[in-house]
This record gives sequence, structure tokens and C-alpha cells, in this order.
Amino acid sequence: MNRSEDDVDVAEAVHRTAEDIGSMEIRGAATIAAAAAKALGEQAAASEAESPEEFRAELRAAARVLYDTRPTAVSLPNALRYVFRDVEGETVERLRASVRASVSEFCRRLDTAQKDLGRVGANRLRDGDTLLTHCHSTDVLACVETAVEQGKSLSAYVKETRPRNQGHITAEALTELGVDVTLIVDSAARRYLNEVDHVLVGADSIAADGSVINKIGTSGLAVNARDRGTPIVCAAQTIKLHPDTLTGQTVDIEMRDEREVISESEEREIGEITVLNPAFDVTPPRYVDAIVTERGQFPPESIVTLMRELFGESTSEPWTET
Ligand code: RI2
Repeated sequence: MNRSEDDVDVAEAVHRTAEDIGSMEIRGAATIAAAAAKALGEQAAASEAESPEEFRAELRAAARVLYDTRPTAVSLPNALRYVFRDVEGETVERLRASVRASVSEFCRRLDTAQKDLGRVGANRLRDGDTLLTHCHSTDVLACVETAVEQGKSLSAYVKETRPRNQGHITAEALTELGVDVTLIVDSAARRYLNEVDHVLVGADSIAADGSVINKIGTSGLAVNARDRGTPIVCAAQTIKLHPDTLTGQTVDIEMRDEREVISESEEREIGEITVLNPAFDVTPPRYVDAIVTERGQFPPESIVTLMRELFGESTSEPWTET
């Protein structure tokens, strides 16, 4: 156990998960959500709390450590919220058991949601279609996997997705599914859009107005796709819906280390420059044809109805309560 800022014991496993999320060893909005929930389970298992109050204080401290890792993917706080919602018990043992149950139920639902979403997304894809992808999204891959299982033959242009080249992960996953993959640099996307039937992207957060917050480069791709008349579809489980945006808050865009863009020696050679590395951008709803979720397909402008149904008007942050 490690002492947190609040002088409360936080399990080593929680710190390890937080580090892995921060360094993107664990990445992708759904994967981050599952890892954060499991880390709360590990916190509960490792707790040596002597009272329910102490146990709850530790759980809140662990959630804050996880919450502070990456700011854009709302799946992380949504996962923490889900686990906290069901934590009940008058003894430490009962609390521990309820965290465990809540974590496994959350992970089960996440898995089911992705499979259900995959079936909805696959309905859009026809045999012989060509896709264009950006970054690496397990929600997107779920749609493709289901379509392939239905016997559809697909091909894909895969953008490499600078600066971390997460398109390579997509290229490998699609190849394993039997999709015919062509890797392109990001700036080549417009050239090939005429040959593409669907642009398929994931999301880290969806705002109440239907804006899609996804890996940097998505918004430019969407504008180009609209210009070329190529439909752009976002595959996002409802855990990506950002409840705070219902009350006018905006989504924080993560700025990452400049070393992901350029090495120190390369930068020195160029001279005095500023390097900016935003990880995400915002695509306005008018450039998105549909958001595919496990609850069906929605025009982006109507996603707010689903958001209200799932979250109500406001959300709590149980890890900030004292
Ligand atoms: P799934 C990723 O962010 C990408 O932006 C991707 O579209 C999104 O998460 C959703 O991923 P990062 O964590 O939940 O790589 O669909 O920065 O797997």
C-alpha cells in the first residue's frame, strides 16, 4: 500500500494501473474503463481497512488516482461511477464483496455492450464494402468482426494515425479478421475517399450536442468525407456519452508530451520551435452520419435523448465526496 495525498492507503496495483493508463500501455476508451474498474476491485481486495469509513475513503482515494490519469475519455469516470453506485454494506467484508460484484457486473456489461454494438454496426456494412479507419478502436473492430462472421468480405484503408501510429494495431487486427488492408499516411486519406464506402471511427467521448471527441485528425477526416459524400459513422458504446456536457461543460482535450512528435535531437537541429501534441479533436455533429451504440444507431443530434435517459440531468463524482 502507498499513502495518497489524503494520507489514505492506495494499493500498489492501483498505482500500477494508473501509470499504465497515463503512459498508454493501457489505452482505448473501453479498455481504460475495464482496467479502472478492475483496479478498484484490486483496491478492495488489498484493503486492510478497519472500518467501513476507512474502506470507503481508500476507495475514493484510489478512484482519484485513476481519474487523474487521462482527461478526455469519459469511459474512465463513467466506469468509476458505475462501481461506486453499487457499493453497499455495513461491514468491510460486505463492502469488499459488493465492490467485487459491481466490478464483474461492469466488465460483463462492457463486453455485452460491445458485442451488441458490433451487431448494429455490422448491419451498415455490405459484402464487398471498403472502409477507412482512423486510430484503433475496439468498438469499430467489433462492427467489422461481426460483419466478417456474417460472411461479408471487406477491405480497408487504414490511416497510420500519427504520432503514435495506432493505425498499425488496427491494420494487424483487421488482417487477422481476414480484411484486405491498405495502410496509408494520414495526409493521403482524402485521395482515397472516393474509393471508400464508409469512414468508421471510434470515440473517447460523445457530447450532448452529438459532437464526437476522438483521436486527433478525426475532424479533418470527417470534413473531407462530407465533402466527398462518404458516410462517416462513429462506433461508441454508451459508456462514451459524457454526462457533464448536458450541463454545458466542455470536454478537456489531453495535451501529450512533445517527444511523441519529435525527438530531442531532431528538435535541437531545427532550432527554437514550439511543439504541440493534442491527442484528440472535436468533430461537430453535422459531419457525422450516425453514432452506433449497443442501444441502436442514432443521428448525432438525437444522442442527447439517450444521454438523459441513462444519466438524468446531472452526475455525481463520488470520489470527491468527503
Ligand atoms: P475503443 C482511443 O484513444 C482512440 O481515440 C479510439 O478511437 C478510442 O480510444 C476508442 O477506443 P487512445 O486511448 O473504446 O488511443 O473503441 O488515446 O477501443
